[in-house]
Formats: sequence, C-alpha cells, structure tokens
Amino acid sequence: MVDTGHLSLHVPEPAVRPGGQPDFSNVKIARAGAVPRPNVDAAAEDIRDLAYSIIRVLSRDGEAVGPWADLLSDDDLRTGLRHMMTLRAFDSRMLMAQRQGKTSFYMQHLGEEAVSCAFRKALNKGDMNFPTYRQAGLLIADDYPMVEMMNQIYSNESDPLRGRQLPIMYSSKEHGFFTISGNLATQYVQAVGWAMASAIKNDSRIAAAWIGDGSTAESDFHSALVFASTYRAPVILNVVNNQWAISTFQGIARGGSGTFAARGLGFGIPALRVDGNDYLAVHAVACWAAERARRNLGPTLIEYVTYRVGAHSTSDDPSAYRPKTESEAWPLGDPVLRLKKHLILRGLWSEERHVQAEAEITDEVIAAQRKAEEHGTMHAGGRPSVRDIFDGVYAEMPPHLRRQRQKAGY
Ligand SMILES: Cc1ncc(C[n+]2csc(CCOP(=O)(O)OP(=O)(O)O)c2C)c(N)n1
Ligand SMILES: [Mg+2]
Repeated sequence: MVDTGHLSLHVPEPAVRPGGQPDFSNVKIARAGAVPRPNVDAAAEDIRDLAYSIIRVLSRDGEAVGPWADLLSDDDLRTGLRHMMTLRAFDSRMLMAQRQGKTSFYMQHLGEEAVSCAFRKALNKGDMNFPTYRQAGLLIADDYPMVEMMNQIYSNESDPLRGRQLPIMYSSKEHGFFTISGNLATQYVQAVGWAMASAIKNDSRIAAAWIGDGSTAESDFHSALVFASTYRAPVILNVVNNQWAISTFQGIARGGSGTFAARGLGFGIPALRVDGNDYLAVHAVACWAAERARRNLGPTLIEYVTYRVGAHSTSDDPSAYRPKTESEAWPLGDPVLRLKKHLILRGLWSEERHVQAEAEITDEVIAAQRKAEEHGTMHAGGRPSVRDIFDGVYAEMPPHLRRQRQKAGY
C-alpha cells in the first residue's frame, strides 16, 4: 500500500468566477429528439442512459421533434405560454413591490418558468405537490387566484395564512400545493410519506416531491429515496438543477455522481434528465412519471436542467459569485422565447399577439395587485389579528398557550 503522507481534500470549484468568461462546456446537450422514450414499466437498470443525457423536444429552430413530442393540443400550448408569461409578469411586479417596501421578501422564477408550469399539467385534481419556494407556477397553472398569492406576500388582513408564513410560502390543499417549509428538503420525506399513505388507503392520488440541486445534499433527500424505493411509493421525485444554491455552484451537492438524476439509480429508481427550459419536454417527462405512479409501478426521479437567471432572493446579489453575463451564455435558452418560437413556427402565434398578450397579462397582474393592496401591505392597511398566532396549530389549545393569549389581550 502506498502511503504518501500528503492527504488533501478535493473541493470542487465553479468553472468561472466573477469577471471571468462564462463557460458551460460542462453541460453536455443531446440533440432535440435524440433520446428514446421507453415504456413506463422499464426497469431502472435498462434505462440508465436517460439519467446522463438530456431529453429535449424543441429543436434550435423551434420544431417539436422525436419520441417525446406530440402530447399537447394547440390550445394547451398557448395556455402554457400564457402561464409562463403570467408567472414572469407576477414576479416582476412583486419584485417591484418588495423594493417599494410593500413586502419584506420575494423569490423569483426567471428562466425556470417551464418547470412548474408544464409539470402542473401532468397532474390530476387531488394529486399533491410538496413544493419548494420556486414552484409558484404550480399555482398559476392551476388558476389559483393571483390576489390570494399577493395577500399572502403582503401578510395583509386577507392573507389566507394569517401572517404566519414567510412571504411566498403559499399553501392550498384545494390546488394540491402543500404548505411550503423554509427548512429545505423536509418536503421530500413528507411527499413520499403522503404517497405511501395514498397507496395504503388504496387511493388513486399521487404525490410530487420538489427539491433544488443544493438541497439534495440534505439527508432528508436520501431518506426519502430509500422509502420511495423500498415501498414503490406513487411519487414523482423532482430535482430542479438550476446550477446554483444561493452562491454555491451545483458541483458541490452533486459530488462525484455525474448528474443529479443518477442519484436515483443507486436506489433502483428509474431516473430521467430533461431540458427544464423546454415546456414540451418537461410536460412529456412529467406525464411519463405520473403514468408510472398511477399504474402502481412506483417512483421516478426527474432532474430538470435549467438556470436561475435572477438573484436567489431579494436578499441576494449574484454578481458577488458569478459572472454578470453568465445567464446569456446559458445554452438551453429562455423557456418563454422557445415556446413562443415553436407556436409562431406552427402558425399558432405571432409577434403581434405576443405583445398584446404581454399587455393583457400585465393589466391582469396590476388589477390583482390593486385588489390585494385594498386589504393592506406589509406596513400599511389591514393586517391579521394577533389572535391568529394562537390558532391553527393545536386542535385543543394547551393551557400555557391559552394563558399567553389572555396575556396578549385576546
Ligand atoms: C435546512 C436548511 N439549510 C439551509 C437553508 C438556507 N437556504 C435557503 S435557500 C438555500 C439554497 C438552496 O438551493 P437549491 O436547493 O439549489 O434551491 P434553489 O434556491 O436554487 O431553487 C439555502 C442554503 C435552509 N432554508 N434550510
Ligand atoms: Mg439551485
């Protein structure tokens, strides 16, 4: 045995630092249409390659090609574009509202709109998402009222969560959107548990777990995979690889596994890697995984390859840790522009209609904002009652809390 006496740790470094030339040569991109579409009952070991490639439908020219194309109608596609544009407009107004002091905090989806918007369309009513803070498209694409989202962001008197959650941590049982937890990765075990419960009850509803690249380093992620694998839980295990976890590049959490999708293989879970900026590909892959779950074939792990174009949150400044022009160099493009191009190519859309739709959507968002602001913002107008702090946790309030509530005057 060789003993050099000079051990050292390997600490992965991002390819470029601020001031450098953006470089995505590490992102190996398969040609659109090149990756096969296996049967949904394929075994994980028979489709290993799919965890290392990237499933894509939209070509550079905007055509939908290959075996993962052709699931959506013309109307579905136009609606999908509208959802992504709405999420983008919503983000832009709420970022502004945060700068105006109307809320303390906001997190945007810029560049990642296709992931949550297209995924939602693969689920049925009654299915349950366990999202992170970057999947508001699940609500938008399910027609959850924007006013309710804004009421939550403002923590105003109409906030459905009564001021008890950080802004953007929505919750809606009816819309299949489980309460967001600020403690990353907890939702992964919850999703698998919920899916197991659904199977135990012989129900037909499935669950979707959501996590970011960075948070897969948490042990909850791995525990969830063990249970999903052992009990073949009807769950879709989503990993959104947007290249960054605040200031930490994805190479840290990924470690030596090559891709995040490959994590599934060690657990015997079929794993797919998909172009997260391709609305059609995301939808097709999500449908494949949903069908597996519904047919009781067990879990699927999906890695969405995308890029976080904006700052992590309103408390972050990415110029401190990545080149300012990095997003322009991102090779998978912009999800809104790519779907727009596809629709125009097929004669279903035009530049004029796009401009008009943008104006209509902005009006809708502003109208929702006005309505929400009638019920107050962070510093002005109506707010939830202090009494609400004490409600909604215990079915029967314990004596010490009752005493605290009395002390507070409620
Ligand atoms: C258990 C836990 N650790 C750390 C944090 C602080 N934190 C909030 S977001 C974040 C980065 C998460 O990155 P990623 O999982 O890639 O998701 P993304 O923000 O890119 O969507 C961190 C470290 C937290 N909220 N919870
Ligand atoms: Mg991330």
